[in-house]
Amino acid sequence: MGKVKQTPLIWNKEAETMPRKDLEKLQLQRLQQTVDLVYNTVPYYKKSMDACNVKPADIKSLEDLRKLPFTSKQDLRDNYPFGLLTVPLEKIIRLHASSGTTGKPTVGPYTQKDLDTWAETMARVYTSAGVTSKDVVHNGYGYGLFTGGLGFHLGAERVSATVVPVSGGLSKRQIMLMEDFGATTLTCTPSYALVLAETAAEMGVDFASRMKIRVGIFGAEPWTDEMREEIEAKMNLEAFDIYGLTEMVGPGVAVECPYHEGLHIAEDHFLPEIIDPDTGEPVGDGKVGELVFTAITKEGQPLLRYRTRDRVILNRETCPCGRTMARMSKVKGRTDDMLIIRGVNVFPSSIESVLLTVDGLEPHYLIIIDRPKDRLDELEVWAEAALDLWKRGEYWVKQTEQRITNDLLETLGISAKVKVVEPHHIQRSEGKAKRIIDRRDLTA
Ligand code: DLL
Repeated sequence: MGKVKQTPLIWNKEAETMPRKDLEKLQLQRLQQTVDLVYNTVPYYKKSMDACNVKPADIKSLEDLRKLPFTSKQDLRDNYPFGLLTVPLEKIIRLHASSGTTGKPTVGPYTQKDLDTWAETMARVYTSAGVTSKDVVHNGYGYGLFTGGLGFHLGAERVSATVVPVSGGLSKRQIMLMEDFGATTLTCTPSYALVLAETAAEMGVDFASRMKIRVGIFGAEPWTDEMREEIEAKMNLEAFDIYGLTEMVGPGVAVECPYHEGLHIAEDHFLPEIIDPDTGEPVGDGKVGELVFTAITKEGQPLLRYRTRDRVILNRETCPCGRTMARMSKVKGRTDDMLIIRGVNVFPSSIESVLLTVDGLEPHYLIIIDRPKDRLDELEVWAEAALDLWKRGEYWVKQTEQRITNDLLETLGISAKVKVVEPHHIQRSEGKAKRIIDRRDLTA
């Protein structure tokens, strides 16, 4: 990554720069309290711990974490909606939920203490991105059951920034408000940031001369470094990646600092592990594996060893910014969204990386996988032409298709049918973009 563009600020120096020895002591103490709590209040955890033959008193070191059972999304479904609460519903003052791909949503219940913790971790996020009480935060994450809108709102209030709770949608109005209110910080999904950049361009609004936005905090969906460069160039801002999930707290689990060399995990609240998704065994630092979290300060619904399905690399070295909190790499895909096409493992992010290095394209695309009867899988990639390319005519569009086809073959090792489509052809999203259509029936 390039050089640091701003002096690193830290919200909670005591916690975020704590020597690792002290941090591990604190983590163990909090882990023991949490295990004790769930064992004694959640019948599901008592049952699953008994099945693993482990009692709260067996957790004597952080290594003993491995003795505890994993929690999966299926376990949350089986206990839907309130089966994993440690407190009566009366003590829950907020419910969020994330839409799953099938069936019931995943519930995120919060007590007052949980909301306080969330505000604290989100305050760390803003501060890490250099956002203070002097800033105007244009919050384009969806308000509602999704944790994005209200989570970013809560944190902005905690750092006393001026928050504009605009939510997603009505993009032209957003551009107007951003300019009129002098927003300095944009928070939304990276795909919506691209939509806003495009809308501004259509309206003839130049970010560099008309907007005061200098920071963007983007997350909730995978995005590549190429997409970061694209957004930074189009919006004249510094982009920070933020990670989180409803099962832990929502946004605020991890965020980049100005060094952009990984996302610092709020490890005093969320205890991370990296495991081999097939064996469940730990994978050493520096190696890709599935991220697993234990919520060690949650009150309403603390989950033990929750399997995120996100593939990352962990790094526990102290960062030049001063934080001692472990860093996770950008999410490298999910253990369950990896596409296997004609037997080849394909990560959608690799396709995105290829597309974003080809000139003449907008960063909007669609990946379609099909399995015609009795035939091999077909991979089709639609990429959207920028107006310039489209205007240059069919010959250049075809040349671009050929270039993408070659590049994809080289990178993925399989051939793809590539279609460069006209500007605005691909549906825009206000939240998490849906870029993959898998038409295969893989249950057969
Ligand atoms: O997406 C929370 C959030 C809101 C994070 C706003 C950041 C900003 P869920 O809807 O429960 O929660 O989705 C969680 O989204 O397991 C990842 O697969 C994915 N995800 C979240 N942040 C990132 C990111 C919110 N920065 C799921 N990069 C997670 C890649 C991300 N994937």
